[in-house]
Amino acid sequence: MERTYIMVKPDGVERGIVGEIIKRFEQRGFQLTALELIHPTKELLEEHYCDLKTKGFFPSLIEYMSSGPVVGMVWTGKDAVKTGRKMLGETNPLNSAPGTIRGDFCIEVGRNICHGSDAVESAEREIALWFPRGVKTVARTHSIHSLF
Ligand code: RTP
Repeated sequence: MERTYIMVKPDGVERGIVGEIIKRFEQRGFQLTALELIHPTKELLEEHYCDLKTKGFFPSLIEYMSSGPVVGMVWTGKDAVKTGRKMLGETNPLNSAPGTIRGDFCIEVGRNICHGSDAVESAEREIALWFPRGVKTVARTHSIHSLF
């Protein structure tokens, strides 16, 4: 089963959108596999966003992301990475369709309330980075395809 790393950014936590984001992933049928509220260090964020080091917005991105606690989550299920990105919407909320998380809750690229892994390899890298003690997936006993 595929896993993805979804993170509610400091603005999403401050605005109280954590529950709404969890609800959408649960509703869609994904399994919550790990969850942690953490106030990340700049070092951790620089590692998370290492691909963006050369971008002009990198310093302000690190400032924003370290400005308060974030909620990091691992969600498991079929095509979790691609579906997770679709549920989040585009990086710039301007291009995010209504019905997506960014399309429904934000207007600024620099305050876009959530992160989602962009590939299976980056998901595994991010899960190892944010959950260094490991993540255990418990097999579901209550299927969404229950026969009752
Ligand atoms: P994320 O990693 O946060 O899920 O975002 P993403 O893949 O959709 O986009 P990425 O290019 O990786 O950018 C990471 C985050 O940097 C901020 N950003 N600001 N000012 C700007 O032009 C700009 N561009 C990107 C956003 O918070 C974006 O989510």
